[in-house]
Amino acid sequence: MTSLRFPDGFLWGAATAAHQIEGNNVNSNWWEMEHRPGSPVVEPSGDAADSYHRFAEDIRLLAELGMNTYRFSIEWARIEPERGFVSRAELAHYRRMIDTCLEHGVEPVVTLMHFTVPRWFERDGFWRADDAPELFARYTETVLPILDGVRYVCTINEPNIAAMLAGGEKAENLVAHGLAFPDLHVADQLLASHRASREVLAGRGGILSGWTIATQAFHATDEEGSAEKLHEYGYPRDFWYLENSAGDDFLGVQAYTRTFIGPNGPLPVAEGVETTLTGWEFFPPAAELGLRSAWELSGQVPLMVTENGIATADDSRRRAYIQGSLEGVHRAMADGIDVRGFQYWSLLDNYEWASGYRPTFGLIGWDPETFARTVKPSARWYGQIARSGELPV
Ligand code: LGS
Repeated sequence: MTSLRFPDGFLWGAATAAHQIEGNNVNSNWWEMEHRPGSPVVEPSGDAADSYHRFAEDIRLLAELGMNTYRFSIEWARIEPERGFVSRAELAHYRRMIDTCLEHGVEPVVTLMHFTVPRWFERDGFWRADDAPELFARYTETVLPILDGVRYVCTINEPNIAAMLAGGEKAENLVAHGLAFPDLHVADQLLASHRASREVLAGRGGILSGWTIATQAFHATDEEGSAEKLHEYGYPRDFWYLENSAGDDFLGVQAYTRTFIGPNGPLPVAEGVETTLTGWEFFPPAAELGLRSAWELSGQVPLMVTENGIATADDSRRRAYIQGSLEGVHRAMADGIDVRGFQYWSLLDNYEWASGYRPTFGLIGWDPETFARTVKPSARWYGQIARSGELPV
């Protein structure tokens, strides 16, 4: 048996987002939306995985499994529950999370905004508001003091998806089609917010900042008109954001599947093709393709796979997916692409937004009554690769 060797210092980990695992994120716009009559979500987030109280156990498990990095997000709605009011207790909470990572030799990769914002921010105009970049920069300044020892900071998670969410597109449409045309003003405001936040972070020195982009592996079919459609389709959803990452310290690549584009737009997954619990094609080359297009379009910004994974009840398929992904990441690196690390999505089964708790992405499951954690076999297998830096093939 041979194996693929990854460089020393490669970051091996798993990712989460606050709203999807913490529970009771009551001051956020998502919580409010989940409880609105006629809300498009299948169920509210409730206690989620109760990771707000169990983060120490979650980080310990991650470290014991052999991983050396944890990507998680800080919740703006907790830090600033009302406009201009800062919660010192919540700042201390996230500082404890960072300390817990450092105590376990785990590199924290911190996301400042992972889809959810405070209720007041949405009420006051959301990303469309003129002062959105200023407000986001002020929030960044507020959290800066707790970021000691943190190297990688992701400002905004998937601005290309966040633009759709803020464009008034309903979550159910977003999940069903992936993809309404984003509002370009919102996209510009997200970019301005990212840059304002970056400037604050750069002032501290030692922090590498970037944002994370949902890359989509769009493929045109052979039909006439598909190639034009592909550009029309991919550009505002993905390519524009990658191009605007030039000059960042790093860029997070998030990749899951691929989408075929015909002359009339995206096509459903062809019959007979393996799909996962989200209905997306099982397509492990997604990470490699995302890295290649991000590298090219950004003008060679250092990359990190900040999300990649599948929702499945069959854990052996998760292992097969990760195996395929990592082989692709290795190929990209062998071609000279600078990839700093790989974060599996997700560390825990979690609240998958409009789809609720049904799609299980986690390396670790939990009991809905007691929240007791169960480590899945794929987590032990992945941890072994992380520990050794070698992928048997
Ligand atoms: O849980 C989210 C994961 C799951 O799949 C996470 O919060 C997001 O950052 C990220 O968007 N996530 C994700 N994206 C996959 C998008 C694939 C869309 C495919 C559409 C096919 C029609």
